[in-house]
Amino acid sequence: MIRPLDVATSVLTTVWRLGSGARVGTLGKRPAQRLELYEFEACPFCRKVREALSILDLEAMIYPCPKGGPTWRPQVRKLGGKELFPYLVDPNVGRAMYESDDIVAHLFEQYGDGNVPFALGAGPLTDASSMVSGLPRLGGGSRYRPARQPGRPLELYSFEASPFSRIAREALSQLELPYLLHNVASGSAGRDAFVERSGRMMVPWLADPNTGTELFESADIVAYLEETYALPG
Ligand SMILES: N[C@@H](CCC(=O)N[C@@H](CS)C(=O)NCC(=O)O)C(=O)O
Repeated sequence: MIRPLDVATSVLTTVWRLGSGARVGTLGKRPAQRLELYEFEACPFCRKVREALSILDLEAMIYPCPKGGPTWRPQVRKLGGKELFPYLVDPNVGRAMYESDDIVAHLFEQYGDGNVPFALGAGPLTDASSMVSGLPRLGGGSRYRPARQPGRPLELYSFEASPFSRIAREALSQLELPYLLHNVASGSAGRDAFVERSGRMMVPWLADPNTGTELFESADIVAYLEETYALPG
């Protein structure tokens, strides 16, 4: 996709979701152990969970499960019995679950004030809005492209409503690259540490411990991931 169209369609996705996932909401206790989310970028139900993670200022290990992905999809089947996404593992309560509404409710119950915001709690309206919002992205990140797995997970600073971060997440998703997602929405407690680490408050920012590469700019991140991990075919 040509760059201006790439950005414009990603902005549209954010607009359709009324910017949900741009700001941190009311927070509750913090998880002692890291959450794990199996998902893929274009999935409208997965988007709801990613929005919840941004609003609740939670980081998570993301295991991308694009259609045809040979690595993490089979793991979900092994763990939960079926390939259905999103699938959240919360070691803090010893639970793993399917169903976006259940996951969102769990996250706000455990790590918020128990109240699910309207944008995420409106049932079929939320689902419809999330589905429509993804249309301009033409399924970006939903189909596996052959790639080699990194030795160690990558790290991405992002927040769900950031149009540029979405472009980077789609690339990670289609290449099935696992990454530690640091959400730094407006109001995030993690912003100061992020600025300390990266030099400025701008997302997306990718750190690859396998190569020592750290970079801003979604287009550069996509190009880096392609060059480093995509395989021909
Ligand atoms: N009611 C479920 C629906 C989940 C669902 O249908 N997810 C789709 C992806 S958007 C899926 O996993 N399809 C099977 C696949 O991708 O193989 C929820 O809200 O989590």
